[in-house]
Amino acid sequence: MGFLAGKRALIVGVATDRSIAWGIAQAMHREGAELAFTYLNDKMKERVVPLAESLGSRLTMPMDVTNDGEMDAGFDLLKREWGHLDILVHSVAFAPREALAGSFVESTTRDSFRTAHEISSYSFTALAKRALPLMEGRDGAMVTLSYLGAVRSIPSYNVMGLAKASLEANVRFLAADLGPRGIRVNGISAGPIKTLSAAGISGFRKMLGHVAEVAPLRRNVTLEDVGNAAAFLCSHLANGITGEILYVDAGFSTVGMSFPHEAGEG
Ligand code: 0WD
Repeated sequence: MGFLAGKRALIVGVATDRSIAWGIAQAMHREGAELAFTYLNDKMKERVVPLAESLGSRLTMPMDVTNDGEMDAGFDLLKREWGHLDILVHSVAFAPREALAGSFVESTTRDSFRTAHEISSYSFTALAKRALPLMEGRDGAMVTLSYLGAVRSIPSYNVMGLAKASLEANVRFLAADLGPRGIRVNGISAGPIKTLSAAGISGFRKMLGHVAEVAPLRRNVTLEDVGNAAAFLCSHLANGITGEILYVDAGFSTVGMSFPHEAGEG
């Protein structure tokens, strides 16, 4: 029996079968969780519904996190169908493409700042608020996805780095607030993975190459690596862990200096 047997999880943020949320859904399904999925709009629905069905899930719903009414309706549906929820996966981020290239100071505008923070950080609070009544008394767990740009400057990541810093603070404040009610809240800081969103970041391919050259494991992380870590964090195996940002990055963030082509290395 899997370590998530009997758990019910809402997965927010599947766009394609390369999405990190999809890696998480697969790991959680393998460990026995029952899944519900949201999709951003009708275009995404066409992709998300068949993916959900392939994991035995019939519960899919529209949820644009900028739309309070749609979020309310989604959680009402969950309440009617399931009555409760054990796991919330938040794997959503967005900034206008022109903000994710070139000079930070030149590309950041009031609008791009607001959009990035609303969709990439506030949305976690907004979802947590609605999940809370369904999770109370159930050892609930929430997990979100961050990136190293929250704590280090990274070329082109720009305003998204600020939004991820806010998201990581969000994890700590939610953990403090919800801990006394038995709910744990954690984040995963994932290494770069080629997904639809990642394609919007200028120079992303270079990032992948750099990580593979200098990270201790000399490779990039996979959807499976991140999925397994998320499944663990949302399971009883991680019952003592909350307010934490877990790095799943092949060790990249731990390195102060690394020489890619040392003698004797392949
Ligand atoms: O290298 C990477 N791919 C990393 C991603 C490294 C570290 C962290 N992350 C984070 C991202 O910042 C994000 O928080 O992981 C999370 C998931 O990102 P992903 O899996 O890389 O990207 P993707 O497959 O595109 O899924 C993100 C989805 C959106 O896709 P598009 O491509 O349409 O922007 O977030 C969803 C949407 O489906 N999304 C929204 N969902 C609801 N309401 C909204 C919205 N307003 N905007 C975007």
